[in-house]
Amino acid sequence: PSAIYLKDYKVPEFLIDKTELTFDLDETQTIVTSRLHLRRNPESNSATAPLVLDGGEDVKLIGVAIDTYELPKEEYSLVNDKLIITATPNEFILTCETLIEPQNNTKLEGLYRSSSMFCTQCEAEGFRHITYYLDRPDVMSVFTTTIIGDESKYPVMLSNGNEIERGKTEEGKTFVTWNDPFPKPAYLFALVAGDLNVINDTFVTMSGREVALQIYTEPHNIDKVDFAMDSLKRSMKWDEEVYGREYDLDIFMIVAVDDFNMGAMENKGLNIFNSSCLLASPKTTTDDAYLRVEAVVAHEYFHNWSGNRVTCRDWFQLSLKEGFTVFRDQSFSADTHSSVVKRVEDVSFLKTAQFAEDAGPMAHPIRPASFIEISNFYTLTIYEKGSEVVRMIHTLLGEEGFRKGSDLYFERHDGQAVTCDDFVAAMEDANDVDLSQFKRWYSQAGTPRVTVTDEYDEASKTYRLHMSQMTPPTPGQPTKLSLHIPVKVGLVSANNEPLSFVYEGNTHDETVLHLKDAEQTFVFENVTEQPVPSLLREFSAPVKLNYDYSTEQLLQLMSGDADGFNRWSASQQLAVNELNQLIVQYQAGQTLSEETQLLKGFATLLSDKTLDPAMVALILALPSQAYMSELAEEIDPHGIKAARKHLRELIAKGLEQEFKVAYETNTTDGPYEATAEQIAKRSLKNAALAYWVAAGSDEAASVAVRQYRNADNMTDQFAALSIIVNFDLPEADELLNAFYEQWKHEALVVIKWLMLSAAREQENGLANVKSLMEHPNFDIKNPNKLRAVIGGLGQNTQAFHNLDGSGYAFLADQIILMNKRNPQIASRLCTPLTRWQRMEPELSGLMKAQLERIAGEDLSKDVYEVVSKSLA
Ligand code: HT7
Ligand code: ZN
Repeated sequence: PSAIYLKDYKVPEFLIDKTELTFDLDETQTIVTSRLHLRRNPESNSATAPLVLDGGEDVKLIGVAIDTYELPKEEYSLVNDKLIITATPNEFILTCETLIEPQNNTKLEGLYRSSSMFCTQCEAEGFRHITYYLDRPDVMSVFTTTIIGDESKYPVMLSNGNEIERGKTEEGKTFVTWNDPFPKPAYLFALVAGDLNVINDTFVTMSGREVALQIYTEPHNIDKVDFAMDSLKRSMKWDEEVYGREYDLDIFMIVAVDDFNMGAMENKGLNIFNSSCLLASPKTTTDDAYLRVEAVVAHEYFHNWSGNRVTCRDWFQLSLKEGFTVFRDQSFSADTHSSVVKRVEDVSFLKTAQFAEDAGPMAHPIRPASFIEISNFYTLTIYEKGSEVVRMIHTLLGEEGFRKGSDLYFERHDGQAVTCDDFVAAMEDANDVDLSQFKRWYSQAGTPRVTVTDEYDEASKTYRLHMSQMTPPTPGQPTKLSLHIPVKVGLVSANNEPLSFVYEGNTHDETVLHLKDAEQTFVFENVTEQPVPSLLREFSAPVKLNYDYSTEQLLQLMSGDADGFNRWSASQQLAVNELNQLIVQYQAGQTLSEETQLLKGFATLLSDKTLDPAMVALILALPSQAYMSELAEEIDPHGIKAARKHLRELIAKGLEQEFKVAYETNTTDGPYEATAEQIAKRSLKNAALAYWVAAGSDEAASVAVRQYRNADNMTDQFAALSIIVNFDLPEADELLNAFYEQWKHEALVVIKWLMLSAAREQENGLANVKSLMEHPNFDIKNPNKLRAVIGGLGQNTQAFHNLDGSGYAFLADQIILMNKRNPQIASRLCTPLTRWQRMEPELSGLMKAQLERIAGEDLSKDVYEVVSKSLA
């Protein structure tokens, strides 16, 4: 497999003004007839270039015609899955008949079966698995789609846009025709057919148009869509209020499917969702999953403007729509719940998972320069770092300036396929600013390090911050240029008050410093005492900040900084410092220290009744195993696990009474609601319960068991079960079984059970994981279930990082198995092995050996790219 390069972009040779599709759906053979209204692209340099249409190995060509002339075999060729026609008129209708077998489509790309329904997934290059097409995002066409099917099996037949006709064919089948008036690339095409139930609602837009809203599911799930519908209406309103964006069609449909490679898809007017991101009910869904449903519904809806109305010119520009849309969904969730809590959650995820990606063999800029398989680039870098880059533009321009820029962007490019440069140009032009240095964020990979030192001059009341920046080399980018990094700072006094200062002639409590050079000094005047700097407030840039804080300073920031985000950040730093000391002691075979400064900080926190309980819960959470791995020079999973366990017990024992009180005082009244207030209380209550149980008392253990048995919602039930299993309480086996028996008919709860069971640390951990994959309720065709078991194994340190290498070998077996069956999923399963160079030597060698074993197979492009780059 070879790479394609951004620098080689050329405009398409042909355009497709109209696309008329007919699907004759059948259990074994589906016939697709396309009529493409083609014309040569006036912007192309060639007047004679051949027509080259993308196809797939799973598409059988039955016939092809230009206007009414059926092409004989000599007048076209099929080479590397492409249909090539050398001689064509300048404007014509190409008719193509193809045969596909959705029931055998295990890759879940193109048209496939999920349970009893037909559905599609066309982003990024799935449409070519349906019929021959110019499958690239800069070819935008008006689609009319007719679906023919047996009405008794497929009473619901949906596609993009509006239903314009319905009737019976001569053979007595039903047909439905849909028309989408908005030109769109093929990746936004969708089709769904099945025996589905629907919930109807309406939304009146800001200009007074009524939009029909419909959510479709299989009949047994239709009682779980109310929250998604409510989230959709709130998202529609938010986009009108915050971005001035109104929905455009008369109908907006969402369909839930069980088998789906990712979270959801923003197809025009017909979003298709992984059921895990749409369905919610108090008894079966945790608070976290409710928040995910809300965020994903919002994300896909927001794509209607940032992605659909204005789309990407090519897939190198993916972050244009994904980074911006993640920024929009994060802002929506922040406005809906607590903005600080949301920011902490997002940053914690970024620092754990995206920073690791940026430090690994797959590191790439948010606008990559090349790729082998685009599906591999739906990454945390494109999405999460992409969002951080948009957020920095927001920070640089301010709320109003950013809105002016987004208004101009949407107005200027409505109906176009554009680039990240166009986005930044709109921001620049609307605000009359120069973002040329800032744009390096789009082309440079790696997480920048910012190192800060300071000095205070008592006599002149002057405080200086010296900052330097350095971005480490990443594959293919040995040297880096200085970035424009916005660093939001405030100063804190000895008695925890904000210290005002004069910076560049103005008095502030807080300001944004513009770090642009490799080294820069910022001077603050009128600083009345030696301050503690509160740096990178709200995480104003996706960098690793290094300032040598003392423990006292961290404790001070943790309890007193005006910036809620930095209070969390200080607590994390303190915990990281202590965990690192414990890891060193563990590795040296020493007794682990029995002292922790966190007790003081956590005690203050737990006694402060003015704090948001969700924030307290976040601060109480120790840095995760994954985050500690990301920070480590050389990852020792067993050392990290031992250190975390030890520190958790120290804190638990030191504050046992406080945790008991926090547990007892954070109960929620009334029926379950997914409101910020209730979610916050449940999160603190369950965090406190985990510590209380960790302290080891029988009382706490019996409270956990009681909570499990009495819970009236999944959040409390599953939190209690996780505690019982993770602390290996005597009831663990019994309740894990009881949980399965109670929920075995709820696929999404079974997924939670699979994950918890696979993650359970026990002697025969890997054997247990293997038996889960043999379980009657496991289904390898369902990516959610596979991800649950393999994801659970990844958290099971003992089983996965076993020194006999069996955990890695088992993962490699699954990758090899999935390589042909579902390459997108197989390639994602490789992620833990791609970190082999950062592991301690013994584990590193074992991981590398498995990568080499995989490399010896006949690999899909997806797996080949990840494995070969990891071994390079
Ligand atoms: N834009 C969607 C991406 C997506 C996808 C990509 C590759 C393979 C399968 C996929 N399913 C959905 C989702 C989004 O970001 O909104
Ligand atoms: Zn998206």
